[in-house]
Amino acid sequence: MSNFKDQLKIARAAVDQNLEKWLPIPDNLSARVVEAMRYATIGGGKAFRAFLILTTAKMFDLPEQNAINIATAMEMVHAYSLIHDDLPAMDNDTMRRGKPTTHIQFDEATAILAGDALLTNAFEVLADEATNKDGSIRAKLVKMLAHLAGKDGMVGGQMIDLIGEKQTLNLEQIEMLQDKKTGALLMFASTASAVAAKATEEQLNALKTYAKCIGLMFQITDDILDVVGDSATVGKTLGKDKTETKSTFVSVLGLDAARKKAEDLGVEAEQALSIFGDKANALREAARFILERNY
Ligand code: GRG
Repeated sequence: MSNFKDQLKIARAAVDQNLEKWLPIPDNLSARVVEAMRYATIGGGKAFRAFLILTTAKMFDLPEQNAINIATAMEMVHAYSLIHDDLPAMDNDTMRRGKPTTHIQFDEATAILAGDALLTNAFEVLADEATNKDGSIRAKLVKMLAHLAGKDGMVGGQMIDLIGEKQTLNLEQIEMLQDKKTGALLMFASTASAVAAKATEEQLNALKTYAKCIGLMFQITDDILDVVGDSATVGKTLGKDKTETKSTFVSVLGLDAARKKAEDLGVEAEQALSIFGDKANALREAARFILERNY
């Protein structure tokens, strides 16, 4: 497990270095929005999605610099989603990644703009030549991320999540919502490097199955942490699902059955990786990390 945590740190450092390049503070009046973008990205979070991109890149011999650009775009979109999710109009959270949320540290309007700019500039990074020499591959990646982050992916999932605060959702609806809200970006993170390296259909399908499983596992462990986690370790306010009477995997299944479901998905994720042999060991460790995570 420690090797895995080292890999997360390596991914974090590689993306941070690239973010420094893409987000220099300008010497003009727009500097404030860039400061907020940097606050919400650099050094923040586990970089789990970046790790997936860098790890799958190694599996398919994709040049590292290509993967770092993809991972940077990914973490920018992820950070935008967290900034907007924390806003008063959405989850109204004051703490994220162990520090004040962006709208608390800056102000609401700046946080909205920082999220908007991270989303927009992520596509600038992805469309950059350093992402891939082949323009058609860059276009493919841009289309993929737009699709998975937009109405049919994360934003669509967030909409269902907001509706779920006002009406009870059944297990099938929760799975669909989480497949979009949390799963869509993990789908991009698990498959983008393979797409960029022109992997076979069989390899892509295996990674898609893996991504589906870890997406749901990630959300189930998030729901479990909301009930049993330590807020200092997780870095955000916990216990919110219960006070807001949200439908979650834990509220519908109970803690034990939710844990069992995550374990079953872990087995399925493992099976999906069998075609890659030992090359997928880091992905196996990632799935185990999700099951055991406490932050
Ligand atoms: C506002 C468009 C819009 C979307 C928000 C992803 C999301 C949709 C909201 C986040 C809510 C949330 C806490 C979901 C649980 C799963 C999740 C995405 C957790 C945060 O990801 P981590 O644990 O965070 O990888 P770090 O900080 O490590 O990057």
